[in-house]
Amino acid sequence: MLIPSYNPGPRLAETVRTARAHWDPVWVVVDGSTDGSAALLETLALEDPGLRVLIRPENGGKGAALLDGLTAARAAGYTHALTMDSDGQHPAECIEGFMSASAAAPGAMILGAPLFDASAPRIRLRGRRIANAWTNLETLWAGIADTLFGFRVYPIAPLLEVMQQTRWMRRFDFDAEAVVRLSWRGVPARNLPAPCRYFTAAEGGVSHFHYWRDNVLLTWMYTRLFGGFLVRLPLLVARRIAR
Ligand SMILES: Nc1nc2c(ncn2[C@@H]2O[C@H](COP(=O)(O)OP(=O)(O)O)[C@@H](O)[C@H]2O)c(=O)[nH]1
Ligand SMILES: [Mg+2]
Repeated sequence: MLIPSYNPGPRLAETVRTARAHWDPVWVVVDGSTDGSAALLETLALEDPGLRVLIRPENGGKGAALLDGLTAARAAGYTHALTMDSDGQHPAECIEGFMSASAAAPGAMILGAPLFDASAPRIRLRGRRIANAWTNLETLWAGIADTLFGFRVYPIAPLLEVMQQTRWMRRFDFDAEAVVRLSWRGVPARNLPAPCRYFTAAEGGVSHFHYWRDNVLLTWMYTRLFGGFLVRLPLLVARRIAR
């Protein structure tokens, strides 16, 4: 499983430790972090052969880091990868369940359907509803429960193909564009509920999502994808009728 990481804050070590308690191997892609987390992880990896640290010297974004991780995973012979955030928001206890769902349906993408508690900021939930509406439209309601939640198992080969066809999908547009483009390619979505927590700054919560910058990025992404949606509309309609 892959954990992209950029200046993740104090929950990193615990996040990696719990991930390792549930899975072997865990690869962390350190994406030009400047907080000393690369050294911390390399120290942990010295004592743990199940932990591998990949280091990108410059920050390239979540999608760029996952692209590196996925490329290395395929070279090592893996066919599927679970992706999980480095800041403790994702439920490590769901890893085995997601991996078995993927083994049972290797052609599918296994998507976390986030269960939020009272810690979730209202503004993020509203943004999410808008993003989900766009994804539903552009996939013609192909059954994607949540377009932004990054706790997922992907089949590596089609995801790499999709990523190699665009120079976008490298930052926070990764999660949403990945599901839309994989869905267009006929990769079915299986949604599994998974709790998502938000931590306050005092609890060690860190976010690199910038409201304006990243909502502009997502709006631009849906605008870009709209052309692809129109071109594929006959195919998507035919698929819907077949279902
Ligand atoms: N590699 C890499 N990962 C990132 C970057 N920004 C965010 N991430 C990853 O994406 C996850 C989600 O980002 P985060 O900043 O927590 O956003 P939020 O959870 O949506 O508020 C983080 O936990 C990291 O694992 C980045 O620039 N590079
Ligand atoms: Mg986060």
